[in-house]
Amino acid sequence: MSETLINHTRTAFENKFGAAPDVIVQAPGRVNLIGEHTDYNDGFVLPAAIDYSTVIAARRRGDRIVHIVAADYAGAEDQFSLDAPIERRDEPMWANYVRGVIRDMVEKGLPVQGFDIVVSGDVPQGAGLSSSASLTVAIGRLFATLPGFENFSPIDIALTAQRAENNFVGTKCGNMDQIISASGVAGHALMIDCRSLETQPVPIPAGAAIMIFNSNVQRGLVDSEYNTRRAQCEEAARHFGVPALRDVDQAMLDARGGELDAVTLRRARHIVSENARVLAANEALGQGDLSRMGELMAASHVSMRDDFEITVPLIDQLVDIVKNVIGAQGGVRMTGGGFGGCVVSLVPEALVAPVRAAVEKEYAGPNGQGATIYVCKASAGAGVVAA
Ligand code: GAF
Repeated sequence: MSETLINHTRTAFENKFGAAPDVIVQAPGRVNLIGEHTDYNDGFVLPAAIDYSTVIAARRRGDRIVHIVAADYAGAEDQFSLDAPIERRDEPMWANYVRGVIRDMVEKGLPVQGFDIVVSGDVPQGAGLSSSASLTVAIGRLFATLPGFENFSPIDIALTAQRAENNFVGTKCGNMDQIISASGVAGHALMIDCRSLETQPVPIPAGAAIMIFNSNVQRGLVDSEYNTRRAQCEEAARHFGVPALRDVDQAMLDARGGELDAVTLRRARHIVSENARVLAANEALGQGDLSRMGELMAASHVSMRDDFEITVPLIDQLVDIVKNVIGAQGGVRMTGGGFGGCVVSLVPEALVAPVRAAVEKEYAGPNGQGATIYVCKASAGAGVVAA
């Protein structure tokens, strides 16, 4: 996480409120190494928190008002009382992420208090790196510094943030982005069982780099297509008579998958095979086997492209460009919800420069924009960075 961003947020707070903040917290964005669309199927995911985050500087007011300034939106503001019903606003949208989290905490009877807040961040927005989860988790983490929140765990923060998105903002996301933002471990990916909510850190092998390529393809259809995929998965689970596709294995799919229509069968096949790949990737990464990770990431990409149908041609092209350079020495696949956004690659450090050069030379992107390239460090989850 960037010291510059922390200092920038602190200064913005002092300029606005005329006093030093009494706490600064951060919550990171994320990149998912493998396990796509498995979270809302009660399955497995293997994301890492990244060193791009939302930073909040705040000061307790001593009353029941929350006053928030968005430093990155020309100082746009929102203000509301904790003692009146917290309503959804038509705009600005960012305010609803904050309001949703706080309303959920009020409804749960948590001892919330008024704050002056300045929010800033460097998670690329609209790129599929979970800038919104980093905002909601950062708000939860801020309130977790208050007396009476001692038992409010990182998982509680994550589930509060997810409910805010599901019930207040209206995005039907799963729980992966919020859990990794709240619970990430520096230098590690996190194996998450999205049903039991158990998490297990898995070290990123020494000498391996995480590269992220933003295709700069706008993720236009993402909400409607995401909800369609969810509905198709739920329909398939009903067909098998199980609570979620997590409970379907390859043998069940082989035996009864043929009764499904062709599209629903492909959706189910992605989830069943992707869950198996995450379990295998957990082992491969733990053993530092980048070559095996590469095979699993390649199969994940093909499954997203052909069975779940969430990639787009420019993303497939970006994956091929990276794969041509890394061969069997690493892995590359689309990451996130799909329909644009980012590609993630796990590569030996020695290949970072040649991969970058190839992408800069060969990937034109939409309107000749090229890709935006990030070399990330697997980072810690949400926490207090200054008190
Ligand atoms: C988005 C959602 F928010 C996550 O919950 C997850 O489903 C992901 O898409 C796909 O794996 O980031």
